[in-house]
Amino acid sequence: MGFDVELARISALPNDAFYISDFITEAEEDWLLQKVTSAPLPRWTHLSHRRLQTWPSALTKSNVLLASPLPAWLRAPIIEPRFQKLGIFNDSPHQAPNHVLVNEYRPGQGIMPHEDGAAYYPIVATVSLGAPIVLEFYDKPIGRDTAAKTEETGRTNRPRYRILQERRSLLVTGDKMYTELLHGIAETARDENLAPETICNWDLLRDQEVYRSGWSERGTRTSLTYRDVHHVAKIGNTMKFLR
Ligand SMILES: O=C(O)CCC(=O)C(=O)O
Repeated sequence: MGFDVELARISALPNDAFYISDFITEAEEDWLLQKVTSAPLPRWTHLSHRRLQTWPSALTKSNVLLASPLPAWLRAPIIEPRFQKLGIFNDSPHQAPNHVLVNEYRPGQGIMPHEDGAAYYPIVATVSLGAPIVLEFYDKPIGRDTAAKTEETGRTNRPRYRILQERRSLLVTGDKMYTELLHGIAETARDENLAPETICNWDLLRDQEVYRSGWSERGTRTSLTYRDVHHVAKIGNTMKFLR
């Protein structure tokens, strides 16, 4: 690829985060969306505000992944060769992602601020398909719950950082972005307040002009989130973990 990863650094953020707007081509995006939508219906888990596919399988209750390769369409060309060339997972336990969540959000849908937890090595690589969306990072509430804290201090729980993910882009977050902040997607039909001052990766966007109005109507956006699960069990050892 001959790509200097430093050119993709989101410099407005204190910790490691990278954004590449043209990570996949339009033809690759179409092909991936077709793979997602043609997966057998039981593959989908329907949640109240989005639907989800988990590849190769859900983790066990003790956060173990049963060893199984990712399907070819999630591997090439994304992992092999592009992630490899960028060295994204070079330091992770298996030097490659072994787990992918496919999330689909229709306009008005989102995901509550949350953290991904200790099951995964703290690097997430997200490929966005179909439509743009804003990902928001929040400080973790300290001590008592956020509502009580907000009432006491009079401060609203506003996002600390906002990243606009265009279709066909790659976002890589890790380090403290992953461990010290919560991330979420607002349940809205329109992302607002888009400007160079409010969007951390504004300089790295493929098409800033589209957002000059300050807002973006949501379409159906699908994300592929690649992670490396720490604990992987070979099927022979599975019973031990399931117990
Ligand atoms: O769809 C996204 O970009 C975010 C997904 C997410 O937060 C998660 O899978 O934990």
